[in-house]
Amino acid sequence: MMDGLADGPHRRYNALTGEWVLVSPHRTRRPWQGQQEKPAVEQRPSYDPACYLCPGNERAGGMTNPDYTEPFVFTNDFAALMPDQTVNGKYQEGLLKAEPSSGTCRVICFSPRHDLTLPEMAPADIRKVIDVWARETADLGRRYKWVQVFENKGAVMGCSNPHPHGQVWAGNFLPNEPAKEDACQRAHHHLHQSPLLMDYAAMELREQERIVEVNEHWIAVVPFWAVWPFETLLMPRRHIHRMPDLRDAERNALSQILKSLLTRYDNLFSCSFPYSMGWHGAPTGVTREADTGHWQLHAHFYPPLLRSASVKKFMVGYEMLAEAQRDLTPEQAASRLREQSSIHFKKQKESVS
Ligand code: H2U
Ligand code: ZN
Repeated sequence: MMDGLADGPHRRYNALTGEWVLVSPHRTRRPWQGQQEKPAVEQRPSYDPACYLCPGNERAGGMTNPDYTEPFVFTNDFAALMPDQTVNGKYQEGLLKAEPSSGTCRVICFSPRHDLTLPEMAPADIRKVIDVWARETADLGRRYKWVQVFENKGAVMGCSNPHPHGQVWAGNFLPNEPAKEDACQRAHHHLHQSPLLMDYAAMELREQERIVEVNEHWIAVVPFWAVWPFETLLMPRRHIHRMPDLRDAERNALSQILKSLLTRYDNLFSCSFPYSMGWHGAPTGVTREADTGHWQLHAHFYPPLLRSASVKKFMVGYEMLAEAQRDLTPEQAASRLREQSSIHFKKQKESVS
């Protein structure tokens, strides 16, 4: 890597979005007097009669969940997108512009067990979640231009319920984030005749410094341009457009790397590590097929924690008004994550006592 990037202020370019991030490594030496205490590990029952996601329980809309034993998907009772367009046509009045949007939102319960999270689930059960992600992408992708699979984990990320669950929102438009990635990947592909993220992964495999974990089919890195302290980017090692294209062995390998990556996250501050994560693949919908060669499937993990289970990074001030900034370098963050055990801290305690 270029000299000096570990020491002094510099900006890094996000090749995937075209945005810059300010990195200030010298600031990690400043004194810190905030709290650093170890959090109490929350104990939850495997079934909670008051949880609207547990099997057999009633939800807000008056619907009752079945006694599910596998991942369970239902249409969000408070969906942000609706299948029927109620707004007619495009609207433009000088600077004021609006357009109708239609879509649907679903909730995916990862497990009937109220007390588990993805890193605590068996790889075979994580695999079932992967299959649901792929199936939902294929199903909704037939009708909608963009299918966003994601998970909000932890109260700091606005997650309303600790029962392990994710969501999928599908809409008839290309949202801001994938639109930036589409433009950058397209431009790179046009120039180099190869997918941007394939070239990027090859470079990370050569440099090694930012790799958190690799297996036969996947690579997880703290990207060169990471904004969140312990942000990671997870990519397949084969050129794959979308989740439904993943083969059996690739799905199994994904369940393994998800389990160990998320275990490292939990171990970092001995807590259930909060984050927003989600999958990006080629846009979908009927007209898209010929125009997706530049896309490589990947997942982003954006965790807010910085220094302990209770000290998070705030995206405020300069970040809101100018551009994203970080102190810890992505290389330092990757090394911290690599140092973590891939055995969950809750299991480590069990084996000691
Ligand atoms: P969070 O990941 O943001 O906690 O999402 C939970 C979702 O569950 C949220 O989008 C939905 C909310 O609208 N929900 C239902 O669909 N039915 C309910 O009975 C409660 C919550
Ligand atoms: Zn529950």
